[in-house]
Amino acid sequence: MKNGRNKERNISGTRRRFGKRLTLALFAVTAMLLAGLLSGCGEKETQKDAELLLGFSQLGSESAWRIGNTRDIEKKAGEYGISLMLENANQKQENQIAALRRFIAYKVDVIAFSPIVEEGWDNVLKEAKEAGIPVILVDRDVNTKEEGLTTCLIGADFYKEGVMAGEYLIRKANALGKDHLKIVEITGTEDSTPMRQRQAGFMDTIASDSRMEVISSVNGDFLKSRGAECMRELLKTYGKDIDVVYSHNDEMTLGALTEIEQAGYQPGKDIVIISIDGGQDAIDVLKQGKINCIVECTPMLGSTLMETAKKLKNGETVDKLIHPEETYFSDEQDLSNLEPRGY
Ligand code: GYE
Repeated sequence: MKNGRNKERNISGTRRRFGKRLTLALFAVTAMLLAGLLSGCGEKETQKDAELLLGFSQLGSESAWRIGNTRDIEKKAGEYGISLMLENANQKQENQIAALRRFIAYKVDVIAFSPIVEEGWDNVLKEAKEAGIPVILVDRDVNTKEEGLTTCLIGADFYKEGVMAGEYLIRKANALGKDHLKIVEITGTEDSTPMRQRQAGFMDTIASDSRMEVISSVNGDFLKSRGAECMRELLKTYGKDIDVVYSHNDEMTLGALTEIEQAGYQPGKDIVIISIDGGQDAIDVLKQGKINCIVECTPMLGSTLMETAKKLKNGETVDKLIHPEETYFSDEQDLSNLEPRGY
């Protein structure tokens, strides 16, 4: 329902913007003709060339992170005076591919998108390349057969996030004086970049520590409801054997916490809880002691996206990989003065 409403709003927002563009364009053409008639010559109108139309395909609205990311991109487009054609794919790759094709048909200046999974983009990206439209990857990466189908990636270093989560767990095991920890992992969307990299970074970090044993890894699709479902099943199967939950995002963590409490355990005490994102709701729960560590992943990528789109429109070269600075928040720190997170 919520997704449906978002989509409608986005599309109608786009229509409104395009309606406005059309009115502006008609106005500009009339003004141009009048100016041409008055001056007696048809001088080339340059204002139209200065405008930048950016097509952005968002993958969905599954989390506070995603909603914060969409908002930031809309806000920054306004601030930079960039016309944004925004489409929300409601968690479906086919919707994203269709959106990219619409952007190509509209002849936008630059395309940006957050690919839900890494594979399956070759054809549509080749079409964009043939149309001469540069493509920016936002947040997640693609895995294509052909090189050079996209210009750059603006997004977090997910591997490093997994490493930070693993390093926290090693410190926590030391602090608790534990010689064996049974870990369950709730992963994000299968075949997505954050799922693959957050898993790899975490597993590589704890691999050489003989105290760590991952007893199960299940797919929670970055959704709160799936996080709860996964946790319910895990508790049924492993019960009090679970020492640690490593969850790839806050939504799944919040879903899992309810199940842990309902099963009679104290999250943060009986079970070590590690999450990723750092949205306000999860940070509040961390402050209550029910989450032990949250690795930050910032959704505020809008400014960098607008800067990059402008450079591409002007034919300038851009950095191939732009990672924002990120940190972690944990029960090892005093978080009383932490600024509001904004997502
Ligand atoms: O961590 C999660 C969202 O790709 C970084 O997607 C993003 C992830 C984020 O659903 O909450």
